[in-house]
Amino acid sequence: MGLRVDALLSRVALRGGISSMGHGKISMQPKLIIGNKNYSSWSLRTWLLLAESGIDFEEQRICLDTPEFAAQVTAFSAAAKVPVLMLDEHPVWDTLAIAETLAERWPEKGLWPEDPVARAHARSISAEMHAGFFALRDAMPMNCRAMGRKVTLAEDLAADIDRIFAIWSDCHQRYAADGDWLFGRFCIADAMFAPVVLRLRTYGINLPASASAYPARLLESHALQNWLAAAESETEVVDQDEAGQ
Ligand SMILES: N[C@@H](CCC(=O)N[C@@H](CS)C(=O)NCC(=O)O)C(=O)O
Repeated sequence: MGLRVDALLSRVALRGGISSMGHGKISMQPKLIIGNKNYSSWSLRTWLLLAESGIDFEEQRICLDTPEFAAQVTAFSAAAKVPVLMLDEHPVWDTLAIAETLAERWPEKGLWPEDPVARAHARSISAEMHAGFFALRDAMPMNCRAMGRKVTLAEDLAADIDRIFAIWSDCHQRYAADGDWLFGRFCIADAMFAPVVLRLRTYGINLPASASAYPARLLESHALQNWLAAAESETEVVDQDEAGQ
């Protein structure tokens, strides 16, 4: 009987969707529920984390700002926001919770830096990103297609941008010996700041040399380039995210 069940499971696994985790545990392929690639900055963070770190996953896109969005997203998570990660058919929602869960589930991917001091630093700037930068988010919504737009640099927006540059410069000074990602190797902090790189690029903000290594490295990522190509081919327009002239 056990043998027949094993044979059946491995046949299902071969058809896709299920993988063995060893110790007899079976895991479904994770599924990430995301919004429009052109506009959904929180979706980009978790998607990039999975794609850049090479975790095999399935994605399902739900269009933001449509009459169907609420019903479609609440079928996965009552919090009614994307992204949602479906892991073994259980929802994980909110970007930092998803990132922590992925780090715990795939320890071999090193999604946080190994060194405890660097790890605490990476956690701090990731949390700072998750909880702040409201002027930047309001004035410069992620809109990958809107290259060449300009927005007014109000004082609070300029302060947010200066803080971003200080974070990236500090990381570069401390960890550049290991590579051009913020902590040398790719980690959760890189995914957290990815939409900021796209915003600065869209709205034509010049980067100081001290803060430009990470944005350049991110833009070289094949995963990010795939995301941008998909964003380019989307046709939906979300009026509230169309800022600038
Ligand atoms: N705190 C959440 C924020 C998620 C969020 O605001 N997602 C936006 C898309 S980028 C959303 O679902 N908006 C739809 C809505 O608010 O109706 C996270 O970290 O994941």
